Amino acid sequence: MRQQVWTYNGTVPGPLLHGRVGDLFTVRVINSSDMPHSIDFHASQISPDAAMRPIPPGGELTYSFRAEHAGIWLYHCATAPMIQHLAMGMYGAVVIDPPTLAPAEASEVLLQSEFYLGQGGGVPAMSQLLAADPNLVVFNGYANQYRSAPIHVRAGARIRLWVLDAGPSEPSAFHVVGAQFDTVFKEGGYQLRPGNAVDGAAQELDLQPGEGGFVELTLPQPGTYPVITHRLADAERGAMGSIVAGS
Ligand SMILES: [Cu+2]
Repeated sequence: MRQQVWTYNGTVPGPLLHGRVGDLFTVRVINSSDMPHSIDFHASQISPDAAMRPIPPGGELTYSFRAEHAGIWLYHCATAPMIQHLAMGMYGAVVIDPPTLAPAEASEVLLQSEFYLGQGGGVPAMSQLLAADPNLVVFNGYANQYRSAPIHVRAGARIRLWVLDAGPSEPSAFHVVGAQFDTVFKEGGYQLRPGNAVDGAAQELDLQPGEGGFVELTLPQPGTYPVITHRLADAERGAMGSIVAGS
């Protein structure tokens, strides 16, 4: 089965951008396709009128912004119908580290998103997009890819997982089987940190489309720990992976 996608730089998701608070980003977008596209960086605070304007076929645009706030921020095509351009693959992430990020032995970035399969691999029907009835729900562009090729860490190591829900329509109930999160950073702040007064920990990072954050955890024993969205209909559609903790 083949499915056409629309991309930034030829991959779904598009390139991961990474920086710190205060960094200046300058991104040049050249539209080499045969239809208008655009780009909207949630990591920016900017008037959309010029920055997010349609880029015609053969046109280009330079989008500059200074990262003012920490988080994992969605970027995506904002050309109408936006749901179609996101579903076709035009999205990615900008990670802006908080100034005081604790050390972690391993760090991964996972973007959850949906694929809707069009007839003959073409553009999916608007009715299917509007019904939010995806064929596949994926981490980093491929169904079940981290089941086939798990993430490897050391048992006992502190791991950070950045997670962004790129949608376009499904929320994420991000969960690691056999683990608890002692740190949760979601949409601009820490909800949970180690050593909190009530010995609290979290079982999920819940994200609506367009939201993101990170969790930190330690896999105590060697083993294979599934990574899923606990919205299980979406896990069955491919939003499942594994972290293998080795001794
Ligand atoms: Cu587009």
